[in-house]
Amino acid sequence: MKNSGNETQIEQRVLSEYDDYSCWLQYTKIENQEWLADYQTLLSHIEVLSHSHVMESAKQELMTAIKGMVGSSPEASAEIKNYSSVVLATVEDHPSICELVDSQLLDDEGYLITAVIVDGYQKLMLVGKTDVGALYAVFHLIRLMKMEEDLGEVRIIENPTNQLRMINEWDNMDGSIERGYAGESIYYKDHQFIGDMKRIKDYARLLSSVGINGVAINNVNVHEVETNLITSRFLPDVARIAEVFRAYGIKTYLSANYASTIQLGGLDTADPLDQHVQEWWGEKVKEIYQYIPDFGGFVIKADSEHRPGPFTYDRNHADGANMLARALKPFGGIVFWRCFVYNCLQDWRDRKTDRARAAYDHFKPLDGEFLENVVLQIKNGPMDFQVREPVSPLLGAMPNTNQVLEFQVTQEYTGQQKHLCYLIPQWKEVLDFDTFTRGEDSTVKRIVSGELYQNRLSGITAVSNIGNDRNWTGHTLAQANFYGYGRLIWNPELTAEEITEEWVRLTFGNDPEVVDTISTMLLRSWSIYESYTAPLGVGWMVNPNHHYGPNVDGYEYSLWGTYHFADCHGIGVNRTLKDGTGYTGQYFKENQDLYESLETCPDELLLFFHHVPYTHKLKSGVTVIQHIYNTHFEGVEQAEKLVEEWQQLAGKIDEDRFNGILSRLLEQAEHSKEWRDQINTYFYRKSGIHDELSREIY
Ligand code: GCV
Repeated sequence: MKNSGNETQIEQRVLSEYDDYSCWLQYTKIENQEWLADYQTLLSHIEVLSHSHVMESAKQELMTAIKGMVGSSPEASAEIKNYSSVVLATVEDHPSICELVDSQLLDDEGYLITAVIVDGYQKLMLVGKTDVGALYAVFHLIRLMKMEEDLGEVRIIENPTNQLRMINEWDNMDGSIERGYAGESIYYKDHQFIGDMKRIKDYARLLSSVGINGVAINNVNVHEVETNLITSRFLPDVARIAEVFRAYGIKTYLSANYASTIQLGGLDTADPLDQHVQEWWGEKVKEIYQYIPDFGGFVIKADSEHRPGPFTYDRNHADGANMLARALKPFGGIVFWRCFVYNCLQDWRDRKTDRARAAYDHFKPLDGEFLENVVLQIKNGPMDFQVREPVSPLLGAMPNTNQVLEFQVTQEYTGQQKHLCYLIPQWKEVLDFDTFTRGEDSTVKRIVSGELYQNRLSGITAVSNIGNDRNWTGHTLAQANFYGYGRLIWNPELTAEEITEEWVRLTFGNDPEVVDTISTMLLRSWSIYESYTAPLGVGWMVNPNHHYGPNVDGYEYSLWGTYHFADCHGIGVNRTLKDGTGYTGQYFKENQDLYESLETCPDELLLFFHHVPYTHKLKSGVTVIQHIYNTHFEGVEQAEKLVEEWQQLAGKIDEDRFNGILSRLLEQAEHSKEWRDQINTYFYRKSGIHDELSREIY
């Protein structure tokens, strides 16, 4: 029921002020009058004690937020005055600030937020170790304000857990985005830079507000035109983008073509041990730094899916990565070297070659051989961002090598932002996974944060899910994956529930029914998506190339090494040491034993590790075939329930977002039926076994 009369008008006005474009940074007047009255005085003045581009961003962000939430613009000054105010500073800006916090407690990007009384005036101090810390403190304060938290006795000290907190864009210069589901690129069109700096600045604001500090702005598949991004033809444009990002504490990186010496340099080789190749890169990197003094470095996809690499010259990946690292080292640059290296020309009859083994087999023997400014970039699973995969055994297997974990925020295999699939719970499972590399509690999060091996460089990166759609992510609820990714990698101890509630409140307001409904929908969505798609960890079963929609045998007889081996007797891939591909042997003993044995292998990963008859009984007590039927029927029911739950919020969400989300949920519900029917019919025909509940199978 809607309110009547005047209240309805106010509610409608507030709702219509919401704009999808601003995502979680939208500011409407705070409705809680008590809160507003308490803080109007405090928020009427801002004192900014130091100057830099980043500090200017911090100040502007705070001014904008206060204006939107409190209704009037604060007065700004450059020194501490006799008013109640918000003070923005770094630890070194003022002698009195040193007394507030032991600066040892803050990392370079860390910050303190504390309420103090100075000469009888209330001061809310936002203090960064550096200016970027102050910027992060501003975004934190904005979160607190939007969630109407009490600021009276606040004292918060925050440091990021992960040092490298990156995003990889898979944007091509023709404007397309590989695996992009939210429109076209915000950077490029028709092989030129678009130059819409306002859009890029707004993107920088979103990134920085969740703590992202590095962006690689082009696809890891570096095609012909993009190879020129490291030349004077495009470097001025890259530099302009880097300038916008820099003001938000973000470094710019480029994906580079490993064979640039051939394509750009007129050499006939890209052999990493060739002196001319080394010299060419040395000069090239010098040139790049003339344009972008704080250039982050390169992301390299080499010897992977037909991309060039050191294998052509009989060299290994350490040779290739180190050659680039040497060129970058004098300037402080980094090479992110991707470990997604596997044989993509396999024969389905070959049961020995196992794509899941590939990254470990290629890289593990090279542990200790990479230079200190090389970081190996490892996908979270051994295959390719399926809805369910085990954790990559390479994580934790190379104690003497820098490594970052790679997630995929863009929903390539998880519904392409047409289906709701909130990935924070999946990523939490990955981060909490115990590898046992150094005995118990050798979790992935401790490895990638650098804590366990004291790596010089470490962190997390992910493939972006944004494009030039007005709401950035196509599906508005997919904004939660972007937000949640940033928040989670800043602090992997945050629970999925905490992150979710935060996002919903910042994006849709504080109405408890709205918060509760959307949070529950998000938190269930991964499991719902999994239930009506590929079962029990087997993965794939999608249409080739674009990867949307069901096709059980879509990849079964192709060259890509992604098989399920279903026949009339059973299904699954035998990856055991005993008589399979031996993949389980890549894990440390505890996990090896867990996965090796049919008795202990978790149900949700059973078909990833074992080939079993359809009549095999799961730990849940049902057979594999019955599990397939049950989950596919239930998955559709759950997808339909998502629609009903959303519809309950009619009148509580602005029309644009309400209708936009509704149409995606309806499409999902419809499409989930196609999944259900194709999968159930396929396995019914293969197995000849009836559904115990006699539901309709075509
Ligand atoms: C950028 C998968 C995707 C490709 C992607 C590749 C990668 O194969 O389908 O689009 O290429 O992973 O991560 O390099």
